[in-house]
Amino acid sequence: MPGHLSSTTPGPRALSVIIPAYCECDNILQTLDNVTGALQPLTLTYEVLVIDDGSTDGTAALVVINERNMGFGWSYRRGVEAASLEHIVMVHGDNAWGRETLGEFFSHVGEADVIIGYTRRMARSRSWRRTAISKAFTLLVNLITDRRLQYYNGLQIHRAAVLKSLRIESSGYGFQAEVLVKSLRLAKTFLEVPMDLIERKKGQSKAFRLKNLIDVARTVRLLYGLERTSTPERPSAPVPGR
Ligand SMILES: Nc1nc2c(ncn2[C@@H]2O[C@H](COP(=O)(O)OP(=O)(O)O)[C@@H](O)[C@H]2O)c(=O)[nH]1
Ligand SMILES: [Mg+2]
Repeated sequence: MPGHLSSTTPGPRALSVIIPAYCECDNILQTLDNVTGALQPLTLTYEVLVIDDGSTDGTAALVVINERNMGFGWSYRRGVEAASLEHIVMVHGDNAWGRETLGEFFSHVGEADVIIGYTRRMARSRSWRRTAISKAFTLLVNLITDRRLQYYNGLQIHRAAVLKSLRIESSGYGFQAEVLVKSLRLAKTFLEVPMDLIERKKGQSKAFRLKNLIDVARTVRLLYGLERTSTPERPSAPVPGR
């Protein structure tokens, strides 16, 4: 069962926040603090679901539990199933986003079918090597999908009904691009919002675990097949006037 915190503040917009966490005992409490601190001043109904994924470092004692490590995408799917509000966002559990940037991002809930966060000035918080890999991945997915997006691996706010209807195949890191591409194929509008990454202060990135590299390669192949063999239901466009 995912850990569950909720607020019933009345308001027109409602957001479920999913936090997948794998071995983040040094980061998860601060992440929760930033997320709830960012949500509180906004007139949003919200719930926060923390999905611990077979962590071996004691994270599970702080939140709740997948019996064994099932993957980042798998945990996301579990969060999507459990989420009960109109919009859904996933926040990384490694305390990589500060309260201010989260609050600014969450304030856009409902302004478009998909709200896409991207990291501005990534090279300030990440190594040049990681930044280059990230940019190359974005370029590749843009080429496959014929889009000009800034980023596929950041925070994204989706309409719950659309997200719950998607078949998400990736169980690892690739799910972020898969979800975004599939969701945009059903969306009329999207909005890109710059965010400030502070990057994790504790623990290691799990992005380059072998299973994640394989998962990302599979996802790229899947998206290539998808875009080649079928056209999107509706061509999505940026919110007018931005
Ligand atoms: N549930 C789950 N979460 C994971 C797994 N691997 C990474 N994460 C989470 O995904 C988020 C991003 O991971 P991170 O290693 O910081 O990747 P990076 O930010 O791309 O370098 C963090 O909150 C991790 O705890 C996993 O196997 N399962
Ligand atoms: Mg990280």
